[in-house]
Amino acid sequence: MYYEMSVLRVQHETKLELMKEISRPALFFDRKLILDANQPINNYWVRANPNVGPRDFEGGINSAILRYRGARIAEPEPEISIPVNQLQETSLAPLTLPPVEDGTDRVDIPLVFGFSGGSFTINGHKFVPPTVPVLLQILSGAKNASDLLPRGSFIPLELNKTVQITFDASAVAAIGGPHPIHLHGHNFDVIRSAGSNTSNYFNPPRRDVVSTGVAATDKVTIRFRTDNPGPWLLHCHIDLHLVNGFAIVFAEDKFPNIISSNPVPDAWNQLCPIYNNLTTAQLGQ
Ligand SMILES: [Cu+2]
Repeated sequence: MYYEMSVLRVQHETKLELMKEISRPALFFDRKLILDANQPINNYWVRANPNVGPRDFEGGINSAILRYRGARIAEPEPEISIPVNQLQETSLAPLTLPPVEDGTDRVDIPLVFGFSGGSFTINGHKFVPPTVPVLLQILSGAKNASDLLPRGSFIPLELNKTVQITFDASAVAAIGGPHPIHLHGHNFDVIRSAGSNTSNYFNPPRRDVVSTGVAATDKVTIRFRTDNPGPWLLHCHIDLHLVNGFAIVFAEDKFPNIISSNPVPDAWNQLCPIYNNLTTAQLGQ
């Protein structure tokens, strides 16, 4: 016996009424699923096959038990379902439609993903995490994006523009995939999804993570409005790839506006005094 899982919220602005199987977990870094507990009291498998690493469900791997209160302590029936209705990202629709673009304020930004010298690159640059966080660099007096570290890993954005970013993953043989790309500071509209060659300008899925796909022909395209001043990281959500250079930062709006839009709370100034006054017992030493 298997659940039909309703994906009501992939992310807080996306709704899908009914899908029978979730079979692309890599797309679900947002991890918000709503499951109606409307089946008979029993034990049910929760299973997900990863695309890398040990597959299958032998010996309990890749498996969990969803146990209703009152069910006996036992494993579910040992049936294994075949996914019959795979979730397609293009089936997702936003709760609110994106603004109609007027054509005069759009900025097109191609991002070329690569792999060089043992590291990932975006537009030819490996992202090396700076010793001073980017926002702190700005708060400390950096004047524009070219002053920020790491050099080459910043793209300045003007406010009140529609930014359209196209992922060029044609180097897929080198970079592999799919990579789940996450953007901070914005939800974005997925105009073109991985595995699709059509664009949806009417009701594109709204996400904050999107797959790069696995084909050299994939040209995943996203859009967002620049209405949130700040330094926003775009990065592969696989941590090993992030620390290996797979990131870039958008410096959105003029720096004085970034500072005023991201005020440092007073509590932050108290962190060091509070910590310095902790006793050795409080520090667990
Ligand atoms: Cu990755």
